[in-house]
Amino acid sequence: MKIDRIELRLLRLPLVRVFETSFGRQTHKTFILVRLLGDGLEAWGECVADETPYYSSETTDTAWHIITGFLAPTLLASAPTHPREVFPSFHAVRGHNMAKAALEMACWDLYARTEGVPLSQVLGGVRTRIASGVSIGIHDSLDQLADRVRIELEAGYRRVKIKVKPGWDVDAVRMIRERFGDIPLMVDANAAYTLDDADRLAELDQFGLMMIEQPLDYEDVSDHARLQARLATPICLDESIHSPRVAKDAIDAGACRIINIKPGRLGGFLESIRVHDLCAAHGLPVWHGGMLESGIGRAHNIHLSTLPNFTLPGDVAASKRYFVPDLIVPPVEVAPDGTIGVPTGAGIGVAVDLERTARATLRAETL
Ligand code: SMG
Ligand code: MG
Repeated sequence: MKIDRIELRLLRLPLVRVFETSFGRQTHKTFILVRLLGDGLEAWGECVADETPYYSSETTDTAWHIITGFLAPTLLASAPTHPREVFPSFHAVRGHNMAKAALEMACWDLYARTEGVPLSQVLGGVRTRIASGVSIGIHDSLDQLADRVRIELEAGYRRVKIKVKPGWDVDAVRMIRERFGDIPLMVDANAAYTLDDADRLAELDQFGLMMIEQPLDYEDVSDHARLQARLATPICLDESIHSPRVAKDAIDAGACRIINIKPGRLGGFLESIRVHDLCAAHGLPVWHGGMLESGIGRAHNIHLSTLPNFTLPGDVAASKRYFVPDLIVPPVEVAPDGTIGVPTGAGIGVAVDLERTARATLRAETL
């Protein structure tokens, strides 16, 4: 594995639809792309940090600062022979997992391309197709939400997740159960509740949800354990799980029965695989989260989703739900059975449209 040059680009793309969560509304995605060049090969990584520090404390500006000032110089100097050496080489930098992941995941792409095999193969994947679900934002009315659920079910998606917050929860779930019956359904609160809301959250038990994702604080484990003891519905943790260590604490405490894996949140594929394996050893299923990625980050996510313990449909859906056109050709598509084929070419196995990428670029720097 040889890295001669690291290119960073800051891009901004309009979203096909507004996406509203408990922490705000999003109309565009602003993100950093990483391109590695070496030995006649190029490889890609996408940083999932957003413009705003609302999902996590990292932003595009903090990631740019950390990558250019600290991580890229380390990567160029350390000359790793395998991508599993990259995350440990960043040890001196505390936190900033999304910045670390962008470089680390690009290194996995480069390594797989050097070997001439699909990324899924070097990660330990076992599947040629992955099961796809959708994440549906908060809407202005229950009728609008119902329209969106119907469209996604007709497209074949294997499960529906709706975003919830206090005031947009029990009624929305009841409406979906009444109109769509026993579909695979879950909710994601993005940390909008506290333990004081436990009675309200327990009302959701009557609807047989697959899980409630991250109901409580983004750093919390212990309150989730208390809440899980009161709920029949499994809790799935997202924001709280930023390392294998916290994943272990959460499992030991009984704070969750499912974990959402996002390599950006965990610092890359090495740590994601560790959490995947830890969950498998404890009998917890995992699924792959989404961060409104372009086709580049989406391709990485598809490859990781092929590992054996990704047994639940993830938030990895078709390109056309996010960006038209996407940055990759062809875009990611979902088959009528709700699955996505894993690219079979070397590395992430998708072609990046450099012209579109250039047109969306706000800022660039080469290291
Ligand atoms: O990529 O479809 C997607 C978004 C999935 O709901 C999603 N992501 O908490 O899981 C989550 C959110 C985080 C991103 S909100 C901008
Ligand atoms: Mg979530």
